[in-house]
Amino acid sequence: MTDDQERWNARRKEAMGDLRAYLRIVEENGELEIVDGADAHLEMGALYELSLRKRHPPVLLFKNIKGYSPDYRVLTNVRFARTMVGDLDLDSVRAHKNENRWASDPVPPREVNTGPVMDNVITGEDVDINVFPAAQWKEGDGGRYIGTECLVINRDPDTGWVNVGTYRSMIHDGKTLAVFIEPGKHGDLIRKKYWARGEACPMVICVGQAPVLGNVAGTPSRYGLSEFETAGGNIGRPIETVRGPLTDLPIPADAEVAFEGFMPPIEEESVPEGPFGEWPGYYASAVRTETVLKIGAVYHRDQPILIGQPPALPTYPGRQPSIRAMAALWDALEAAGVPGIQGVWKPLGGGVSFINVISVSQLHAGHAKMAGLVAAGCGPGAYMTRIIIVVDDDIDITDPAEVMWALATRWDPKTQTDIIDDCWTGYIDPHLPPDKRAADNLTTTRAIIYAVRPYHWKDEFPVVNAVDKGYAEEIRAKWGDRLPFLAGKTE
Ligand SMILES: Cc1cc2nc3c(=O)[nH]c(=O)nc-3n(C[C@H](O)[C@H](O)[C@H](O)COP(=O)(O)O)c2cc1C
Ligand SMILES: [Mn+2]
Repeated sequence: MTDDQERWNARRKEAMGDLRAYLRIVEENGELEIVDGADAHLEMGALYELSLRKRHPPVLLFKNIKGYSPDYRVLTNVRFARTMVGDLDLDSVRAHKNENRWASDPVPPREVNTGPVMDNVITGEDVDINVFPAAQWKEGDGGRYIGTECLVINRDPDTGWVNVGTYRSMIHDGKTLAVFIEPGKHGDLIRKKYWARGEACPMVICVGQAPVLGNVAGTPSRYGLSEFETAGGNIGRPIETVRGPLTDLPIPADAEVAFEGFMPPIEEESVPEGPFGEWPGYYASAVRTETVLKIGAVYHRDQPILIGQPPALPTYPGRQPSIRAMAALWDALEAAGVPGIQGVWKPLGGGVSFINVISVSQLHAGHAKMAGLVAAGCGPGAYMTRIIIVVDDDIDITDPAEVMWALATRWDPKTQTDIIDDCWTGYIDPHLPPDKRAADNLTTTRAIIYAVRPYHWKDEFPVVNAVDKGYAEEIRAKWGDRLPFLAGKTE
C-alpha cells in the first residue's frame, strides 16, 4: 500500500467510527454541502433526490430547518460519500471483503458508564419526539419518517445476541413510532420470541450514529453475530455502549439521538404505517397496520445531528448499490465453499438485491451451477432477488455492456436457466401478486442465468474477437504521444 492509500484508509476509519469526525473529514474532502433553511415538508426530500443525480452525491447537512429549533440538524448521503466508498469498482468490493465480515475478527462492544448520548435525558411524560426534525420526504408518503438509516437494537432472550438492523420508522405521535420490519429479518425473529412469551420486546432505535453502524445495520450479516462486533472489527476498536436504563440494551455511547422503549405484540397494539416510497422504486407495501415502539425515554447529544436517508429510484447514479452488500455476498459464496469466485456486482437499476452478477473461473463441471444455487439461497443473497447472472471471469461485471454481451452470446435460455419457486421476498416487492400479498405469502420466483461457456465444450467455444490486452497496452505506449485518441480512459 502506498503512503497515500494508508493515510486515506486511516482517515476513512476515523470518519467511519465517529459522526462528528466524519463531518470534518468530508468537509475537508470537499464533499459537504450546507443547506440552510429548507422546509422539512417535501423540500428537503426533493433536494435530497436531486443530489442523487451525481454518482458520488454530496453529503447534505440541513440546518435551520423550517419549523424546528436551530439546535437540530439532519445529514444525508452519509454512506454514499466518496470518503466512505472510494471508487465504485471491484477493488472497493475486495477491500470491504478484506474487512473480513464472515470469517471475521469480531471486536465485542465495550460498556462504559456514560457518554455524550446521555447529555440530555428525557423520560416519561416529557417525552415528545415531535421536537426532532423529521421530513415528509415525498408527497405520497404516509407521514414523517424519522428513522430511515436508523439502528433498531434488540436482544435475543435465549442467547443474549444483540442484533442491530435498519428498519424504517415513522412518527405516529410524540411517544410512538411505527416500525416496519420485514418478516424474516433478524429484528423480526427476535421480537417474535418475546411475543411468544406474551411479553413486549425491549428495543432501542437510534437516528444518528457513527457511519460504520449505519453500514453494518443495513447490510445482511450472519444470524447470531452482533453487528456491533462487526462494526468494531471494521474500525479496529470496540464500539462503546451505555446500558439503557429501561431495557438494559446497549446504546452506542456517542449516538446522536436514541429512543428507548418496548414493542408490544402486534395483536396487542398496532397503528397504520406507510405508504413510503421504497428503494425498488414504488409504493408497494401501501398502508398496513404495523408494530409500534412505545418510547419511555429519549437520550440525545447537545445539538444532535439526525441521519436521513430515504429510499429513491434505483436508477439514479447516486443509488449505486452498496459495495458492502456485494462484498457480503462474495464472502458468503466463499464461506459456503464455492471456489474460483472472481467478483460480485450489483448493477444500477437492480437496487441492493434484485440483480446479482457473479464472475467465476470455472474449474469443473457443475461449478457455475454451484455458484448460482448458493447465491440464490445464502443469507446475503436470498432476500428479494430476481435474477442471478453467472458469467465467466473474462467479463468485466461492472460494465453493463459486457454483461449484456455475455447474455447475448454465452447463454442458451432453454438449457442454461434455473427457475426456482417460493423464494423469500417482502412487502416492498412491487411484483408480489395481490393474492399472495393478502395471504402474507411473501415469496416470488428466481431466475438463475448461467451466461457462461458451457463447461463440457468450453474449449470448442468460438474464440473472442478482440485484440490481446497486453499487446494493446504495448501499442498504446508506442503510439500514445502521437495519437491523441489513445490517451485517457475508455468511455
Ligand atoms: C436505508 C435502509 C433502510 C432500510 N429499511 C428497511 C425497512 O424498513 N424494513 C426492513 O425490513 N429492512 C430495511 N432495510 C434492510 C435491512 O436493514 C437489511 O436487510 C439488514 O440486513 C437487516 O438487518 P438484519 O440482517 O439484522 O435483519 C433497510 C436498509 C437500509 C440500508
Ligand atoms: Mn443481523
